[in-house]
Amino acid sequence: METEAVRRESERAGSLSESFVKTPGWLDWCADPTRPRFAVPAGSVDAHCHVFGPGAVYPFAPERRYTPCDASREQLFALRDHLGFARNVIVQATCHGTDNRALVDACLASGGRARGVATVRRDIGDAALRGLHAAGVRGVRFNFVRRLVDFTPREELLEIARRIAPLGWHVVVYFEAQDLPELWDFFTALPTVVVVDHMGRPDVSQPPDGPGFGLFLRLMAEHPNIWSKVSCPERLSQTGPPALPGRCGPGRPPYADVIAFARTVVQRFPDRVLWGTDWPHPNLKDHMPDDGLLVDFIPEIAPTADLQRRLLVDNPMRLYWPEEG
Ligand code: 0GY
Repeated sequence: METEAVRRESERAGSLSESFVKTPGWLDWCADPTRPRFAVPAGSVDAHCHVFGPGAVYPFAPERRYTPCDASREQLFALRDHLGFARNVIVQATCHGTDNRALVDACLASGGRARGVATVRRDIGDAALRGLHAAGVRGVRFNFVRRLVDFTPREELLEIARRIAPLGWHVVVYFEAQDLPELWDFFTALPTVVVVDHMGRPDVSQPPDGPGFGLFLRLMAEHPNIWSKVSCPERLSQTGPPALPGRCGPGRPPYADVIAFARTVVQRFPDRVLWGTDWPHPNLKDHMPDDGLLVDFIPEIAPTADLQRRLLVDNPMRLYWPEEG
C-alpha cells in the first residue's frame, strides 16, 4: 500500500524537529491489509476515521492522554482506495485536542473527498468556525470517555452546539453505555442531529434485547434526530474471533458477539446509521485488525444490498455532502 506520496510525507516529517515517543504498548495500524471480499457499493463513505499527525508536522496536543504512531492523510487516502471507499469523514482524535490543523489539512488535500468533525472550545470565533466550514468540517465532537478527556461543563458544550447549529452542523458524541442514563437529558436537549459513536459502547456480554442496550434503542426510537455509528466491533467484542488472517473468513465472521447489536440498529433505524473503519484504531490493547477483514464484517450487520447502500452511501452523503443530494 506504500505509495510515493506516503514516502514523501515520511521524509517531510523526518526532516522536522519535534518527535514523539509512542505510548508504551501502542499497537500500530495494519500496513498490509487484505483486499476485502465484500465489494462496498460505489460511492461508499468511511464515516469514522482519524489522522494522527504526523507528529513532526502537526504536533500532538500537550493535554493528550496517549501518544499514537503517525497516521498521515496520504496513508488514510491510500487505505480508502485499497478498501474501495470513495470518501472519508475524518473525526478529530483526542490526541490532537482542539488543534484541528491535521484534520483541516487532510480535508483540504482530499479534493473534496473528505469532510471533518472537529473539536472546538466555546471561545472559538465566528471567523474560525467559518474557516472550518470552508475546509469541509460539518460537525463537532463531544467526548465523555473519562480515560480520553477532562470533563467539560455541559453548559459550555450546549453553547457550542447552539453556535454550530446555524451552520447546519451536527454533534458527534462518544460515551460509554453505563453513562447514558446520566447523559440522557443533555443529549436529548441538543438542537442538532446527534451522532453516537460506536452504538454508545454496549456491553456485548449482555443480551442485545436486555435493559442496557434497550435504553440505547429507546434513545434512538424516541429521538429521530439521533443517529448511530455501527462501528468498532473490534473495541466492543469480548469473544472475537479477531479480524486477522486465518482467524476469520467465510462462515466464520469476526467479532461474532457484536453482530446482533449492530444488525438490530441497522434494521430498526436504516436511515440513521453510519459505518467507519476507525482507522488508525487508537488505543487498542489486544490486537490490531486487518482493515480488509473488518470491511467483510459489514454484510453481517447490513445483510441486504438496500441496507448496505443506505449505511454506506445514502446516509453519510445526506449528512456530510447534502449539496450533492
Ligand atoms: C475512537 C475511539 C477511541 C479514541 C478516540 O479521539 C480519540 O482519541 O476516538 C478510543 O480510545 O476508544 O473512536 O477512535
